[in-house]
Amino acid sequence: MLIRKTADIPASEVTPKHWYVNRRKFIAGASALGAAALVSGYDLMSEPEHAFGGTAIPGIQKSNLSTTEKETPYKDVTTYNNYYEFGTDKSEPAEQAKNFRTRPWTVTIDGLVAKPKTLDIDAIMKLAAPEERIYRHRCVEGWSIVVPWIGFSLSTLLKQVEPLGKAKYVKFTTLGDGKQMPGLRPGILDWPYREGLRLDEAMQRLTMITFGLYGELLPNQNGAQLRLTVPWKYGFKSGKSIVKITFTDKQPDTAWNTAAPNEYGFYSNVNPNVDHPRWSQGTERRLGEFSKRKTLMFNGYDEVASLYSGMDLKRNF
Ligand SMILES: Nc1nc2c(c(=O)[nH]1)N[C@H]1C(S)=C(S)[C@@H](COP(=O)(O)O)O[C@H]1N2
Ligand SMILES: [Mo]
Repeated sequence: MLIRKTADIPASEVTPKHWYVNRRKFIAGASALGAAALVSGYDLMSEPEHAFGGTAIPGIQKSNLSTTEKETPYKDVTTYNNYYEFGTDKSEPAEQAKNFRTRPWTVTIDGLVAKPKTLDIDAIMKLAAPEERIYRHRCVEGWSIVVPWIGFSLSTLLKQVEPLGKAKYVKFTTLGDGKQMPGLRPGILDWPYREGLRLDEAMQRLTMITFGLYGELLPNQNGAQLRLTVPWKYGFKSGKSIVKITFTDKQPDTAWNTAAPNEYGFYSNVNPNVDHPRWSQGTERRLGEFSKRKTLMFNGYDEVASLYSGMDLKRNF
């Protein structure tokens, strides 16, 4: 995001359903067989292989938290990415993350908790029925997307470790594997990519731990095997390839806040009234569309406003 570039947004002619019929690893019929098949479906997926993106997730439930806005074409969502570990150009992650190993994948949850745990991705995915939540997602650079993410509330995962009363923040650490991530060079960001939320933000029902999109396991470029989705905050708060979640009593440092504290605040709530030094936040362009639309306070997720009552959101940007 430190790089100045005019947005080059691809128009897409992909029909929303194309991906569903010809995914190479579609688990035939599994979705019709209910929860038991769902579990064995996941076990099938745990064979040590590269690039699981494209594997259909069985048993997905629709969420009433979804927007009814038109979904951004799959092709745009999976070829126009910010994921600096795999290059700073929007087209690079789709290419350079192709052979990224997403299995085995574990997430350690530690810090101020009664029961620290390391959980395998298969165990995490079984904690709750996978939900499809169609969320708006806005990048601070001025583009936005509407994506049917698959996952469930982060709170479901966090409750597993019994957070202590002293815990006030949650820190997310993502994978920093220089052998697999060609973008992991000094001078771009201080690696590994780190993010953070206040505990009440992390427990808010919209905050999602995400392992799929468009009915499939996440493509590598979208953050496989596990990412965060925080729809009322700018995209960079939604860290990809999460391997560790730590409960703390102090506001954690984050990769972007460390790199440019005057540009990227800890909160980073979508706010059309507070411009980024280099990008106006008043309007946005949805990938695949030409005209701009107005950006909404909290990206239109009004239910989170109470988390910030009494706070100066210009100062706490
Ligand atoms: N680990 C990691 N997570 C990341 C980033 C990154 O560079 N590295 N980029 C962020 C930014 S700026 C955005 S806009 C979103 C993009 O998510 P998407 O490619 O799925 O649309 O991922 C966020 N998560
Ligand atoms: Mo972003």
